[in-house]
Amino acid sequence: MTRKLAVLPILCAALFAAPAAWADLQFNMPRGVTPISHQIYDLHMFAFWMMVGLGVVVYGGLMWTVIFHRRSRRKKASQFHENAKVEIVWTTLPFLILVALAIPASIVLVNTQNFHNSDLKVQVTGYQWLWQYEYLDKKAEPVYGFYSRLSLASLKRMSIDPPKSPWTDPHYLWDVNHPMIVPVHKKVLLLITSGDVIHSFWVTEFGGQVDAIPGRITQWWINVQKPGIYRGVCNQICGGGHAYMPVVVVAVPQDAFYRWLAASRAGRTSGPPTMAQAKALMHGNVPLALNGASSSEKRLASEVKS
Ligand SMILES: [Cu+2]
Repeated sequence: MTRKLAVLPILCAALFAAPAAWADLQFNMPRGVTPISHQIYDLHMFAFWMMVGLGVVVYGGLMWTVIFHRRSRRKKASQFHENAKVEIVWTTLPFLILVALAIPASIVLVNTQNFHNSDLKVQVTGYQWLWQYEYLDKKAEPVYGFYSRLSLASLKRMSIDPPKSPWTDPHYLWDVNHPMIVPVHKKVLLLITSGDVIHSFWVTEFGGQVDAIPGRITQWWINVQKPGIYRGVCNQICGGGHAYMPVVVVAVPQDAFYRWLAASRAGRTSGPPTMAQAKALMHGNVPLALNGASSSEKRLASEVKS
C-alpha cells in the first residue's frame, strides 16, 4: 500500500511539470474571431454561470436536507401542500430564468441573420469533394474564382506514403491547395450552395456552420477581427470523400487583399493563391507582382466593395 502511495507524488510532479500539455488543454468552446462568435461565446458563458448558480442552490439545498434532516436526527417534516406562496414562487422563478436566457439568445439569433450592408460577397459552392470560392461584384456576378481541394501533401501521405504515420504532418487532412482569402475588419457575406449533394461549411473560429444545399443559397456573414489561418471541414456526410474536403480561410490585411484581388482579376498572378502566398499576404507581404496596380485594376478591385 505504502509503495503504491509513493507513486502518487511522482505522478503529480509529472503532471504539473508539463505546462505545455496543460496550456494545450481546452475544455471550453473557442471564443473565435468574428463578432458573432464573440456574441455566441458570451451567451454561452452567461448561460453557463447561470446554470452553475442554479446548480449550487439546488444541490446545496439537497445536500443540506440530506445531512441535517436525515432520519436519525428525528426531524419532523414540515408540510406545505397547496401553499399558494410556494406555488407562485416556484412557477415564477423558472419562468423569469427562461426569459433571462431567451432575450440575449434571441438578440444573438437576430444578429446572425443581419445580412445587410456587406463589404464583399463570396459565393461558396460545395462539390464532392472540394469547394469553389467566387468573389462577386455589386450585381452578384462572379469576378474571380477558383477551386480549393485537399493539399497534395495530405493526398501523398494517404496514398503514396502509407507506411509513414499521417500524424507526422500537423495539417494532415487540414490543408488545401488554394485557400479562401478574405480581408480583416470587413463584413463578408458568404452565399453558400452546392453543386451536387448537401455539404456544410463549418469553421469553428467563425462561430457556426451553414449547410450548402443544391438549388438553394444559404447565407452567412463573417467579419474576421484578426489576420490568421482558420481551418474547418465539411460537416454534413456527403459521400466517400466527406473527410477530404477541408475549408481553409486566410484573413489578410485589407490593403493586401484588394491588391491581390485586383492582380488576380487582371491575370497578373500565377493562378489561385497557394498556402505560401496566402501566408505572405497575411503578414502584409504583398509580392512585387501584385504591387503597382494600374488604375483599371484598382477600379476592378473597387467594384467588389459594395
Ligand atoms: Cu461535403
